[in-house]
Amino acid sequence: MTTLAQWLETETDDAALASVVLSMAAASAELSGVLREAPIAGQTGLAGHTNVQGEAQKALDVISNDVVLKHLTGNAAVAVLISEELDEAVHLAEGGAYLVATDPLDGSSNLDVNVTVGTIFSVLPSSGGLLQQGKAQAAAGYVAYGPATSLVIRIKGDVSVFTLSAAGGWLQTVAAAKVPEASGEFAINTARERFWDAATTGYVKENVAGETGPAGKRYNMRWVGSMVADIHRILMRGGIFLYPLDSETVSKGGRLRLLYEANPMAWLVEGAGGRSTTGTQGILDIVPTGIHQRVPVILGSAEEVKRVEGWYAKG
Ligand code: FDP
Repeated sequence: MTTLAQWLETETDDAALASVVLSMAAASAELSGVLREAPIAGQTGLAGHTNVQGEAQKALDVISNDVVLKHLTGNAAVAVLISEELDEAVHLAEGGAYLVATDPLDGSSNLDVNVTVGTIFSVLPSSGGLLQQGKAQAAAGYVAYGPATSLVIRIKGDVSVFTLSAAGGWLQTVAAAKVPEASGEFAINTARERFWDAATTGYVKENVAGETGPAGKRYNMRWVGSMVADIHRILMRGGIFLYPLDSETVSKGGRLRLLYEANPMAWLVEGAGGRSTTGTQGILDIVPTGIHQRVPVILGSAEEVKRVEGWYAKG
């Protein structure tokens, strides 16, 4: 089986970029072990303080951030780290060619119930500064800590999936993930329906109407509430994920973060043949205004994303 190191040799001539991916993979392999034993170690509770987003930090949020920071600090190619858990960007190796933006532990509200969580990361050239469009990414990926630990990674070509073996190696289990053009599965937090805009309401109503409605086919809803798990399902078998702008999140710009959630996931989904948008603009085209900026996120099977865009185009 192809190892991550072998795949990197075929994907890039840039040893510095390969080393950044390997550092994130090493951090995630360590975190996989930490998460597996967290309930035994009593580490699933609150850490007692809040992060920059005003959310309560779990002990594991803090630990995950420390693990990622430790692995990247040892890498001369990493000039800057932006993390969901850190108010400011951290400057690391002077002259390092890359910037890493990460959500070290996404879906952490699911930790207490042993549901899949993940580490998301985006790699950008450090020469472009802190606020770069998603299309400038040099690589992006996530690690899903589920029944198996999966690293999903893309440089410029195909989206590849590696599984962490018991011996600690990353072995390729999918060479080129493809998001099917069409799908009958949608993922959205329907408890927020009263806040939705007309486009979101219109699209979801059509889906719920099924075969006899305007969409003319039956839909099923799937919502884990852990972005990594929801996007992993879409990358493996299609579907659409929506965290749109609604009347409650409008003042913040959305719910999910651009630099370390929306951009890396859009890079992966588009690389697998899917599509991503805020509703009115491609996610990878957004010019960031802040390192913790939030944006609306709609991504997945192209046909479904285009239907949502059609609703937004109605104005
Ligand atoms: P979490 O706060 O648990 O880290 O990143 C934010 C996120 O999880 C996503 O993983 C998930 O899709 C979303 O929040 C769910 O948010 P709500 O439960 O507030 O809808």
